[in-house]
Amino acid sequence: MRKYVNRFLMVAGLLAFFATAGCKSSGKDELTLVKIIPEPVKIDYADKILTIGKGIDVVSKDPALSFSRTYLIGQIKKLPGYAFLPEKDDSAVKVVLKLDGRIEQAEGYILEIDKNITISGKTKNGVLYGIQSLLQILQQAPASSEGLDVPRLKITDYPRFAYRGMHLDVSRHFFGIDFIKKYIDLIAMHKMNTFHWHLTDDQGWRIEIRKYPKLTEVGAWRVDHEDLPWNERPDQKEGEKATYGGYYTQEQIRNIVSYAAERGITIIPEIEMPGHSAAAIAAYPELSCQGKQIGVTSGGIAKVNILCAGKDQTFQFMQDVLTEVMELFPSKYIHIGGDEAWKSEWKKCPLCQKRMKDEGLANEEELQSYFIKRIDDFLTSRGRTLVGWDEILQGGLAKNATVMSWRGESGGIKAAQMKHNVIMTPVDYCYFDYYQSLNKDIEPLAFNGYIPLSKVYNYEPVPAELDSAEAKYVLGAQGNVWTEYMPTEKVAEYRVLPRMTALSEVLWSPKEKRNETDFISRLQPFLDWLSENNYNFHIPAPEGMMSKMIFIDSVRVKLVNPWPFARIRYTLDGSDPSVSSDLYEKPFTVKGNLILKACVFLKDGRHGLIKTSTINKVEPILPYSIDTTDLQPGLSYNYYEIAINSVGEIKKHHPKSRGVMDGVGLPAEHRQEVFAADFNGYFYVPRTGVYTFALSSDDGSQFYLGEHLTIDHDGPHGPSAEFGQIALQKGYYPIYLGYFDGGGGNSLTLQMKSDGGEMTDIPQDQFFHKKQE
Ligand code: TNX
Repeated sequence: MRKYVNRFLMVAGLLAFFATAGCKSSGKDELTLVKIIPEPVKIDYADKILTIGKGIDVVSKDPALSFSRTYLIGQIKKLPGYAFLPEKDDSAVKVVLKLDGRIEQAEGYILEIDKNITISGKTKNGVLYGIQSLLQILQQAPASSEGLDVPRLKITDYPRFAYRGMHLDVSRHFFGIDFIKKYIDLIAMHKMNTFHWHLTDDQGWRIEIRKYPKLTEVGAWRVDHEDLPWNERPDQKEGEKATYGGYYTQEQIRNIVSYAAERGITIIPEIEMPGHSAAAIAAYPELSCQGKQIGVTSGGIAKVNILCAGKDQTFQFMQDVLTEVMELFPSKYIHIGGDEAWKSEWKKCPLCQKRMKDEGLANEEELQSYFIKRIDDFLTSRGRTLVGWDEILQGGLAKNATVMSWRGESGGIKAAQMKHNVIMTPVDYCYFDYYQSLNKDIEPLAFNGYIPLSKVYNYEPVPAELDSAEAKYVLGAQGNVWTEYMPTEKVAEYRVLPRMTALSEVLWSPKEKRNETDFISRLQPFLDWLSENNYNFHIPAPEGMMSKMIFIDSVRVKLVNPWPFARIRYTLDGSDPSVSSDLYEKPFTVKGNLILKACVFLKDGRHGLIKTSTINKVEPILPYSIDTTDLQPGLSYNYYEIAINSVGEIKKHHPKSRGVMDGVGLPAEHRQEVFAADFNGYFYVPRTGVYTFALSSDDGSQFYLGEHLTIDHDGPHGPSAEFGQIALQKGYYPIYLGYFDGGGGNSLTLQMKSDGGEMTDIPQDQFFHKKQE
């Protein structure tokens, strides 16, 4: 970009004779292409530039655009280049904002930069999106002594999906209104249009309800155990004061709703029911089946969190609450939760059982469905539409409901096939509370799963299973931000960014224009904007490092920079890398023991996670003496239908079936959830060397070579990989691999690379078993 400015200055004199004020022609190769996220539908460059030398004057005749005008002026003033712009005078470049009914797409806009700048939108929101694109262009415009240079162009743009959302859980941790506004700004910047505000849950009720004041007097506060891990927080004891929490008054909420609306964003409130209601029960114990006093849950999972479906009082309560909620939120959609409602209380409750009998309901799932249908009828009668998590499909879907598919895509697929609207938020792609890098040892504590930027970027919201008529029911997708492991605003921003940036492009840009390398190349100015606006974001660690690395004679260290516009710097003396540490330029060879520390630096000195590798010389392990005469190809496996939490427990059980597989993977006969498998056999090493294994699983797994626990990836967790290295001599080694699924998603793969090679699946001819085993 800078190169262009200098060259431009050199030729400026020559060009001056045909240049009108503020207009310079330029050759195509000199043109600075703009970098916009999300990528617009179409950009036509006019092969000329506009130099903004005398300031910018924003004009609009339409009163509907008066906020847009004020907003644009405010944002321009915040741009770093603004200081460069002289005071406005008559020759200032004009930015004209207007509504234009001829634009076809509902949220479409056209941005034209010529002698002046015009933004036309079909609607007010279209104009706002045009403004966001213009701001990105101005922010990255090269500055010369004459002003800011922007290319003349025409952008024709509109979104692919109508629903482009971000969620925030303010119950597990409370976030004040200033942060909520900052979050809304971020949503606006990404041309998203919905903020799903998760206002109630077991760990705190966060919205003032006038008719039920105890919801916030009691329900908004829990015992402060912020110093303890989330899952180890004890329940409130007698006499213990609840001091952690907070809530939003109705006045604050009205203010936020209009702040969001001005910026083109609808807020969908979520009031959880019938589960995730411990905070409401703490305030009004009579809402539960047993009516016992409980405290607001301090962390972990609430023991009792379900409202009684037998009492009419519960429905009256929820209708009253929703009536106040609807007064505050004009949104067509009202989210009522519906997820993870543990039904054991209902099984024991005479009133719930009576309700089931009276209504002819076969089981507790149908009782949940009855609950949701009553609420659906109520919301429908008030002209609103119910949204719920995909559990609302169980026992029968309420007739007007929209489904948010979170436990994978299957709920969304089912609902779309039933001609119900669907919003996709599958846990494997859209959960921004999961780790963002493979380096969980150096990331702040998060949910134990792994959703890197690349995975979000490559997410496709329309499942392949749907035909084109069904696909129309997929309104869009949403990033979910559950805050169990986000105690502060800075951590919340860190988790969200830049994954939400990737999601914004999935939702806005035409499918055929999606290109990950190109996206990464457009990321830098976007990150500059985030830095300038004081947002915290994740910067990845260099790839190619493991905490412990080994070698026999020497090892070639090859680091990969995930963000080519940034630089890797490293040290070999155990100190943390700084802006003056050595630049990593090419692979190097290590022959002695050392500590390598490396990280990715942005040009402003911000850096990502510092990754440390301890690199040590080792002797290879001796092979086992094995009688190879009766070895057969493949691994023998056992399959178990058991519910366990660690691999070690597998051995205490009897398998349901057994057989032989080519390699490590899920046995074909596995059921959908909650099972285990283990593998026994021999691994053949064709050459002495260092072998690196990658064990990916959801949930836990362990991998042994002989008695060496080569990879320990045990315990319940989401899909993620663990790596391990081992130096082996040519020959045969016994292998044991155990795996379990504790519910939700499941997956299992083992990959390998030798010395400098690439990570690949393990060739089948390296696995053997003995027939009798
Ligand atoms: C499941 S997603 C939940 C939330 C948790 C989240 C953690 C959903 C509808 N329920 O209550 O916060 O997992 O990732």
